[in-house]
Amino acid sequence: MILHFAPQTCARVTLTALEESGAPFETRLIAFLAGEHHKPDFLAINPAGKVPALETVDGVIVQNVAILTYLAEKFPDAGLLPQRDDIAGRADVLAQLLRCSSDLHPLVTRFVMAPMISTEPGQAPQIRAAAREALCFQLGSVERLLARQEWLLPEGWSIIDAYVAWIWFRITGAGFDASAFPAIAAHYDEASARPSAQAVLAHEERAQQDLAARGLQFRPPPVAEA
Ligand SMILES: N[C@@H](CCC(=O)N[C@@H](CS)C(=O)NCC(=O)O)C(=O)O
Repeated sequence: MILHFAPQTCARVTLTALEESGAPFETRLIAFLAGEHHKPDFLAINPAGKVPALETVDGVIVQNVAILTYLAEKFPDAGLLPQRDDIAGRADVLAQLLRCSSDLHPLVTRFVMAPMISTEPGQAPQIRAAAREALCFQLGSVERLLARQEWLLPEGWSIIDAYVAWIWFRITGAGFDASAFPAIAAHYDEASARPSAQAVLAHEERAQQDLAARGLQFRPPPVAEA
């Protein structure tokens, strides 16, 4: 398998799943600042110009949720997702994944990248403030759940924990006030201590060094608070 990725992006979740699977894989670094995600070579892999994209023996798979469910089914012993035997139970797992990709991820983008989203000059602080408020609301139920149980699903660790850890990493790295979410903060520490998470960080660090050597290290622009 070949994973097209960039450090610190949501491709981290797929990279974690690959590490957890124990299956052999390679990575291809996509340098956003060089516009590589919009170059023909990568668009031939993912016409949407986004990471992650995973080349597999079954073809190219894009979208985190699709890749994660593919890997969970392909490598059932890795325990990426619980194998529930009832329809409603499987729907619930899918809902938790989609919550990360469809509800939370767009808010992360608005919070972290507000200046790149606003079409009007000077709108970034308002976009960021609205994203913060929505994140606080959405993360409230995650906080209450993690105050009661160690991992997001009752069966134990799953790749959904790595997804929430990535979300937490992105927003706290961009100045999100963590003080009202101690259970999520503790969950982040625990998820980050897993060997797969450590391997992913080392992998990303090598990628960051590559990008730095090419003068292509991406730093989101700072935003004034609304
Ligand atoms: N829904 C997609 C989102 C993928 C996505 O937005 N990836 C970002 C990095 S976190 C990206 O490649 N952005 C580049 C762009 O949109 O131009 C998924 O879950 O895989």
